[in-house]
Amino acid sequence: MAILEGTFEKSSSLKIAVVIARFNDLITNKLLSGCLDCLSRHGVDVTESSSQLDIAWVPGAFELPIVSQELARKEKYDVIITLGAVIRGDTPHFDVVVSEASKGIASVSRELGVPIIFGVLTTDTMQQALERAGVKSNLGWSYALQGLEMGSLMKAVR
Ligand code: INI
Repeated sequence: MAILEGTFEKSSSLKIAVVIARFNDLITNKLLSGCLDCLSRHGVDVTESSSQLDIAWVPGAFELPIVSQELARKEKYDVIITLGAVIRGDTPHFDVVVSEASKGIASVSRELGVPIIFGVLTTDTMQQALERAGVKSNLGWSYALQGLEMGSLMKAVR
């Protein structure tokens, strides 16, 4: 019997890309700092000279899938972490942006075989987004942890 699971011991050997949306950057920058804090505490080099980590900025959550796709095609990254914030109060096309981002990320991930973490907050209000981006907890930390787990798990599965 094989028990396959992700571990965190070899996080310092993973190649990671973060794709982050500028829309609602008050929130996404907070998610990014939580994400980088978690990666750093698990041994990932998050300095500017890092060869382990790349960060790509996109205009909004809608653009997360296409840039994730190009990065995944490079066959360079063990995991991609997307970060975004879609707030219902901000947009009448909330459902479209969320749906395209989530479906796009899921399909790129499956088609190219690279785990892509769906780190997109979807909330009704800015207050709820703030609470999830550091005012209470910081989900950026959780997304990073899930990224490390999936990067490691996919290596184990292969
Ligand atoms: N993008 C977001 O990431 N969050 C939002 O809340 C949002 N709203 O409110 O519209 C949003 N829109 C921009 C969208 O993601 C695209 O960047 C834009 O439509 C250009 O393609």
